[in-house]
Amino acid sequence: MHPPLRTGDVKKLDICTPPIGLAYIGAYLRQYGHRVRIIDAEVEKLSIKQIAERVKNACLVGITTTAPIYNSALELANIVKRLNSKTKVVLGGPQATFLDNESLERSAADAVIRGEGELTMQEIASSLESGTSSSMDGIEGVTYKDADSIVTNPDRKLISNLDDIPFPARDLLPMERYTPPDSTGVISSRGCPFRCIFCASSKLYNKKFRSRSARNVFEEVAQLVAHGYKNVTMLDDNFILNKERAFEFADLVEEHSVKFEWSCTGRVDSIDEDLLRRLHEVGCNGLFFGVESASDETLKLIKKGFTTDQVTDTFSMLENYDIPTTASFMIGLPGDDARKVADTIDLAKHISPDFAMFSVTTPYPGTELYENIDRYDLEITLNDWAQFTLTKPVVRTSALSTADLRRWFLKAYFRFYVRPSYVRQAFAKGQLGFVLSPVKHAITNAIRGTVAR
Ligand code: B12
Ligand code: SF4
Repeated sequence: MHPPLRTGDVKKLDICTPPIGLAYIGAYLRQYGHRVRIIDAEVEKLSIKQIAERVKNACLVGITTTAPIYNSALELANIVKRLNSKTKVVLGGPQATFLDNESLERSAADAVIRGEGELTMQEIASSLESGTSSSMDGIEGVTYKDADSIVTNPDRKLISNLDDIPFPARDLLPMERYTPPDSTGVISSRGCPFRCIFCASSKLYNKKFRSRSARNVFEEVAQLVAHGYKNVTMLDDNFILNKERAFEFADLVEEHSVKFEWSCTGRVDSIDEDLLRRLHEVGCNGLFFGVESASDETLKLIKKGFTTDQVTDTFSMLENYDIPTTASFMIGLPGDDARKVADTIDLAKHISPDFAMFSVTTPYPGTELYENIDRYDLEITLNDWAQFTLTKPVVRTSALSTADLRRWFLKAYFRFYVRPSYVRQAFAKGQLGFVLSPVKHAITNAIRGTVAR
């Protein structure tokens, strides 16, 4: 289940993409003959009463967590357990994975499934179904309540071949409710070998990058296109990290003449002219890069692994290709002061992506930043997970207060988007309408955050 956001917290994240992780677990359980339902309480706008009605006969309820939906997930776990104390309630996802003990102490949930959920959830479901045991004893990857104590079982090994697991069960999701309806996301790989201090990705998957084969990804995409999807976003951390696989994927798209548009993520140091040309030839219509900062000193400190020269080189190369680019930047990184933030906004203007995304630095559990916040000279000023949305500052740097960061966040959007040259460029490329919606959303969020304090 994807829990609803609690009213009064962040009212709306405007997340309208299907929870693919849950759809993977659903597909895997189904393969083993279990009866599965997925509830996306956020997108279906379900009340607690409606959720309760849907889960009242379930023997196992799994709830996914990220920071903003964490409070809601814990509340929901309590409600499900209150309704029927025999229902096993387990939490999963990045937030519960890194806060396993706290999650169990703060809620009535029976267990947390750490990391990748498919195999662990299947073992729990099978053991419940066979009635052999209601205990999680010996099941790898689980932290569970046992009488008055909390037991942490050993980690589970990562799935060695991602091609072995079935495609996500989108048919278990209310696909018609996600927008735009002819678009969807695909996860072609899991994990990241880099170690950026603000990102939980590498720790979630033990710093290992595992990719599905190009053919396996292509087959999923071909199925989606056959079902009417016209646009696919490769949601994984770095679709182009394995160049050979990216070329193979392009060859398959061409060979089978599958017509669709698609976009993907990458790092500025993992793209070259040959790959760019090839991606463009086979319908790639969006590339997303994390740039983060204009300061080489900061990039080094946050362990980004590339320099601003590499950023500018890559973006000048990108200018020659008609693929819309998005660059994302962070405000409030360790060591950020007014000058550094202004420089970051200037870099955004200089490299001139089609879209710029600014986030306020947010220390998520499991990240090096969260675990060593003092060492990085940041201070968490707002201890409410519901506010950890990347659009509201929850920290201060040694030079910038939370209020300063809020102002800079707003300024960044204004300075980047409200420029004659940008408006001209967006107008010429027919992107103006597309630009207005996320900008309006970001600015509304920033203002909402400002007013809320
Ligand atoms: C793609 C992506 C998105 C997509 C969502 C894609 C989707 N709908 O599935 C979008 C852009 C919408 C998104 C939004 C957000 N994201 Co995001 N996202 C990612 C990214 C890059 C990949 C996620 C992914 O699909 N992984 C592959 C699938 C298979 O894994 P999965 O979803 O994690 O699920 C597996 C396990 O986690 C586990 N699991 C998950 N849920 C459950 C539930 C149960 C019961 C069980 C047993 C297991 C289980 O089993 C699954 C299968 O193995 C990750 C980074 C990463 N590498 O994980 C960040 C990441 C998950 N996102 C993050 C954040 C912060 C956000 C936002 C808060 C940002 C924002 N302000 O909008 C929102 C929150 C959205 C929400 N609904 O809660 C953080 C989470 C940190 C945290 N503690 O909260 C991550 C880890 C990145 C980071 N900064 O470190 N995100
Ligand atoms: S920010 Fe990107 S490159 Fe850095 S660790 Fe996370 S996924 Fe990897």
